[in-house]
Amino acid sequence: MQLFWTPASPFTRKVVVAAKELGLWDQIAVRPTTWPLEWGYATVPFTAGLAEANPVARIPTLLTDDGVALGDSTLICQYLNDRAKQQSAGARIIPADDSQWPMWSLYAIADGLLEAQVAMRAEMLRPVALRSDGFLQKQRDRITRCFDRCEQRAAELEIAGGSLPNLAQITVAIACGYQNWRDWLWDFRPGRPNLVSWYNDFSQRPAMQATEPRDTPEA
Ligand SMILES: N[C@@H](CCC(=O)N[C@@H](CS)C(=O)NCC(=O)O)C(=O)O
Repeated sequence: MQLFWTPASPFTRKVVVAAKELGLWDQIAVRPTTWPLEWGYATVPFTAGLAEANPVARIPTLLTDDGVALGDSTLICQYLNDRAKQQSAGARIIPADDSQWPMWSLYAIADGLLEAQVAMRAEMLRPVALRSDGFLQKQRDRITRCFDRCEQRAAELEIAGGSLPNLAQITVAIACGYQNWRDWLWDFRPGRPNLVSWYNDFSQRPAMQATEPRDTPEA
């Protein structure tokens, strides 16, 4: 398998953490990726092969060994969960029973949080005079509501004994990590003691430690 990747992308980090937790990471070759930004569109080319494999041309994109291009992190995590089930009976990050539905409910909140963070990032890359205050405020309000809901649902973040973390737990942790990392975002911790205490533990997992976000000169 090949993964179009940058170390800054939270959606890509979700896939990498999932692959590591499932024991599949050593089966994936990384393809460091750049793409043209809207402002300065002509200055940075797409990484060779990305737009050809996935015309949406976003990361993460996974190329399977069967030549299928999967261009969305949720889909890639479902694929990896399926691969892991075939290779080792117990390994899963998506429950097979009805407990998957509350998991997906929390996942959608955490994934929406990532979308708002990345939307703010794109806006912050624009020249200051062209940024929309209304758009930025809408994303800030969405982020605040979603972190509040994660705090209210913190009991669902506890990992069941002997299990791997589920996909919602992985995604909440990545949203917390991204919020801490970007200096134009704000501290998610005040007023959310349960989320903070959980995140402090979760962020010590080897898969999280190995994937701390960072910018590269290329992307
Ligand atoms: N829903 C997609 C979102 C992926 C996404 O927004 N990726 C960003 C990087 S974090 C990207 O490729 N941006 C480049 C662009 O939009 O041109 C997923 O879950 O994979």
